[in-house]
Amino acid sequence: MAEYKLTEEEQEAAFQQRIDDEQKIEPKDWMPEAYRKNLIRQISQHAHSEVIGEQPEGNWITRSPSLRRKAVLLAKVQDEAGHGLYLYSAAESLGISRAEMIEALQTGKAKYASIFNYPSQTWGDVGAIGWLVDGAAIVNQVSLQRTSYGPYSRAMIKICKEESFHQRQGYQIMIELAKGTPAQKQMAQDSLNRFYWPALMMFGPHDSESAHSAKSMKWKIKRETNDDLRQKFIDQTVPQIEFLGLEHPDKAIKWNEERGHYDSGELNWDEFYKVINGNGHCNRQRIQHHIKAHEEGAWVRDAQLAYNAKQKAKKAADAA
Ligand code: FAQ
Repeated sequence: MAEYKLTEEEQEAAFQQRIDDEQKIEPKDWMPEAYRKNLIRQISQHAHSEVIGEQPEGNWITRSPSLRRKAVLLAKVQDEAGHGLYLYSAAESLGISRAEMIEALQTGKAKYASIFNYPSQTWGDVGAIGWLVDGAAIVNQVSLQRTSYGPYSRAMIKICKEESFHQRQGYQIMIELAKGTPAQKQMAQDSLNRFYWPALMMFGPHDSESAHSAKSMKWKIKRETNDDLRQKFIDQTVPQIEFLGLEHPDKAIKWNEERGHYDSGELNWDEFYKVINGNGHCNRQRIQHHIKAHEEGAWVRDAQLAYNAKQKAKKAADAA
């Protein structure tokens, strides 16, 4: 008897049923081409964000105020590199090579989180990045632990554990500055003022403007919308700012009893689009730095390939 082959529509329906049943999709499973493409886009951009995100904090490793702070910051920045590696590997399982992803980043075809195009000007900024940037990243990534693609979901579980240490190291820097001298407290306030709004932009455009959300929600690549995640972050940050005794940068922030959430001021969307389209403070510098580091690391990749070839030849000779 001839084997019955599912039509494209039947395959899509069976795929959607698996998603609706909360089953994870694994690399060798059938998936619609648009699901694969959308995942490659999101995961690779997430990986690029982790790697480019090393630069603003890396800027402060040599200038950390104590040996202990230097060791902590070094560990954190190394973690970000590791996050990039898990995520590149998850994207590779969808059939794209690391070299293709790096090329897309370096030629501006692929984006990375807008926040990393802002400069880190003071030690307070290192505190604000850990507290607010990692804090926003966690809100998003906790939700992504339930994403439908298995390798991405598993990477998120490990990454979230490390991010919570990052968030706490940043908040601890802020506590020390906020409880310090008037000049230190002012430094903490300035960093909060500079990083608060760009951190809110990490959640992406409003849902009504979000090109990918509808499909990504249907396929459970994203589990919560940009605006819902942003609201969570806004709500959780208010008591943290109060605890530090700092002023909230959003003068419109107000508890709304009926909604059970804080109402807040509007973001500067012109600034957001300027930054994601390559014209923020540091876009060019970030990419130039990445290209330089990548070129300087070419010998390591060459050495690895030569070693692999040698091992393969040795194995073949031993087997002969
Ligand atoms: N920056 O239709 P949507 C971290 C782009 S990890 C730049 O809403 P989507 C750890 C978007 O890509 C931080 N571009 O898109 C760390 C799309 O462009 P495309 C990274 C943005 O994908 C901490 C277009 O706008 N986290 O921080 C941004 O459904 C400290 C339309 O937008 C993730 O990547 C933005 N803020 O939702 C490391 C989490 N927002 O591709 C070091 C995973 C939007 O059409 C130090 N990603 N765009 O050219 C996601 O959850 C989603 O991709 C969103 C965007 C929510 C970012």
